Amino acid sequence: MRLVTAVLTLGMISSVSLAQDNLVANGGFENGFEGWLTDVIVGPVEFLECKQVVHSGETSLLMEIGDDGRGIARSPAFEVEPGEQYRVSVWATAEGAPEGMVYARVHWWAGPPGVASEERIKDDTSRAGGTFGWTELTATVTAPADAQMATVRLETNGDTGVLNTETDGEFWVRFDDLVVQPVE
Ligand SMILES: [Ca+2]
Repeated sequence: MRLVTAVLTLGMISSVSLAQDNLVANGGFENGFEGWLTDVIVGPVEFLECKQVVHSGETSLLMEIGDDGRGIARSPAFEVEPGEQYRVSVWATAEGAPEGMVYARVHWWAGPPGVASEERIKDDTSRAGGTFGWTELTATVTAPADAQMATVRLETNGDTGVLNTETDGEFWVRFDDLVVQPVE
């Protein structure tokens, strides 16, 4: 009985410190899309608060995307220290997504976030594609010398707003648990 209590307490402590360390507010979509920007780059794309299939908590982000479509969701902005290292992690699952085109992209900002295409410096996480179960996409990134803030964009298809990758038809991608933490 004592052992069970100790294990439970340890579990609670580690999940609390994880929540405090995450620089991204609402990275797990537990408050819906609060603080997030969603954008249809190539339509149609539907952004849904998914309650049925989650990585943790009660909500994930579901993007239902048409043939050759592309949608992005940008996280709330957070402050960074120039030269500091950060670990980025997000979980994704998909069906029929283009190969290597599901990932997260960090944009660094010298001030308040603006139009992403104006930013020269960006960093991507590892990539996934096709049909796959919950998979962690990660990167360890370093804030540039002039960086003050950052955002993380969850991507579903292609590098630019002009060119996108052909898909075999409609596809869907779910994201959950975006966490950005300073590397100690
Ligand atoms: Ca969640």
